[in-house]
Amino acid sequence: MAQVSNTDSRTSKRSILVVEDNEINREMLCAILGDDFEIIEAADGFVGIEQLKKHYEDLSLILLDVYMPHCDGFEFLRLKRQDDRFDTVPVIVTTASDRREDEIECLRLGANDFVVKPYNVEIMINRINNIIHLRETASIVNQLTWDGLTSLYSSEFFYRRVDGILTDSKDVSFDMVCSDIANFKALNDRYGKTNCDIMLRELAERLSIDLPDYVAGGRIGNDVFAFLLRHQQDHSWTSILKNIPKGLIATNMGLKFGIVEDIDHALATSLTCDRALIALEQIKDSFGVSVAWYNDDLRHQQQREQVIVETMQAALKEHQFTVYYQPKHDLKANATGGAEALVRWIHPELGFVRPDHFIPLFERNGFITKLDLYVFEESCHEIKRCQEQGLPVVPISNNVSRLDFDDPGLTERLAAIADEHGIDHGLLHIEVTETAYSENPDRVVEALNELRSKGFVIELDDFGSGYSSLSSLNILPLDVVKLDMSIIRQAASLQDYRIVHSAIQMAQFLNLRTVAEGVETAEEVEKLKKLGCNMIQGYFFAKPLPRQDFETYIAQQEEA
Ligand code: G
Ligand code: G
Ligand code: MN
Repeated sequence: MAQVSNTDSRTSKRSILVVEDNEINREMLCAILGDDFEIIEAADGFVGIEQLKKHYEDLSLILLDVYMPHCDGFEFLRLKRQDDRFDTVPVIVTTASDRREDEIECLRLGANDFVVKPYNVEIMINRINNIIHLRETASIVNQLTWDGLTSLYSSEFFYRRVDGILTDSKDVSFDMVCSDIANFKALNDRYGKTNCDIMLRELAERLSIDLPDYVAGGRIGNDVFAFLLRHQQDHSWTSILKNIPKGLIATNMGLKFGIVEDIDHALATSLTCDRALIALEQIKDSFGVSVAWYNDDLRHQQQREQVIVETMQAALKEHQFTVYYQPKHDLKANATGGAEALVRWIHPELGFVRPDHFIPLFERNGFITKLDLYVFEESCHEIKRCQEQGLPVVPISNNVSRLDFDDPGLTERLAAIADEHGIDHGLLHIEVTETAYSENPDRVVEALNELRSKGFVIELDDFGSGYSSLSSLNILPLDVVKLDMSIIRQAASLQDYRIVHSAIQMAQFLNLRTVAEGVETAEEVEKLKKLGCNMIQGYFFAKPLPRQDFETYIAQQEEA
């Protein structure tokens, strides 16, 4: 306890360094100032510099005598000037001499004030307090104004400053350019923070110099800079942006720019920057593309996304999400052998919203995990309804997002929902994508093993799209492989089923059943049947159907 209060009192009292050879003078200053300040004493300039080196971070002021043996006040000021770190500590020179030249020389060497002895105690204390106050305020303003690393404004100050410029120059047209380094985290990891800091500083400097008609620049995020420029009539300067990284330390830094042209003077600057960054976001993964513009399409998309995010929770409560079921046709049994649950949103304001317009959004904000559980529960209801109506009961496949695997209780949760509705786990299939696996292989393998041990059936979705790695077929605990629409489509159009054929063979070799997706024609069905594919999902048999239509569909089959 004693130690804590000791530290407290030390930090709450400001420190003053007194550099003075005359012991009596030092004692006098200690007597005057000792109640309010912590006093550090030095008997000449050399000792003074040593003390400064030790304490500069905590020092509020230096009181400096001019005439001292060994190292006088002038020399002390010269030495102090050589080290930038000491700049923040102000100096008041105190001397018995009232020579004008001395005063001028001291001020020239960076002293902040000059007081002739013998001094009036009250005046002295007031001067000391004023200078300390001034310096502390200035340093706070400084910290707020400038970014610590680059020579750009800090974000808050940049926004305020640009807001001011826009208000003052209503008739002038401006552009906003924001830059971001796509792979900055990886660079930090690879080259270390210090090197990356140097790189950022170099980049900020380069941009400030090279960007045309520069008005103001700010560092608005770790590796995000914003620049206000006078409006550029033509796009000639995009070539300038493309050339910026050349000659910098890391030319492969994945530097991207988002631009808002002729910015809206009425919009807050931080929002203008958001728009530039939304444009930038669109090209984040596009290799070789480094400049993107904000336009009306993006604005509408942004507004739409805003509405979607604002209304999603209520939509779930009010059952605006409905589930469609797309039948899977079993070729051998020549009957429906399953169905995929596909969510749809009938939005009161936006109308019918396509899943690819909201699912990626929900995957970004995490809401997908709630929605997936809802859809899973709806599937349980649907199976129950079929059972109660005496309809053929087929398994229903549910898509799970890669985010769902972050929940360590996923298996328990799904099992609990199924059990609550009394549904056999084998009637519930889980569709997982390779992307989920590639992002978090260990966790996905673990979760799928758990799910399988509870009796759920696992399907690998979208196989053959994008980044398929054959090894995932081998490593993942699977029951079914769904061949992506894209490889079926390509095969059909080229009349070349070699890839589809080998995919089916591979699946058979691994004892996995196959479902072909997106099948639209009788020829495709024939071909896939010959190749040994087990099931067909596609418009040829049925589109995703609303609940009632789905029930009618399987009821009719019963009759056929
Ligand atoms: O359903 P189409 O009907 O347009 O579906 C578009 C995409 O949305 C597909 O990739 C599909 O896998 C995905 N999707 C549809 N419903 C769901 C769902 O309930 N959960 C998840 N995670 N994805 C779904
Ligand atoms: O979950 P998955 O990514 O596999 O989603 C299946 C998607 O394929 C859904 O968007 C569904 O509406 C769509 N789809 C299903 N059958 C066909 C088809 O025969 N043709 C086309 N173009 N799309 C289909
Ligand atoms: Mn699917």
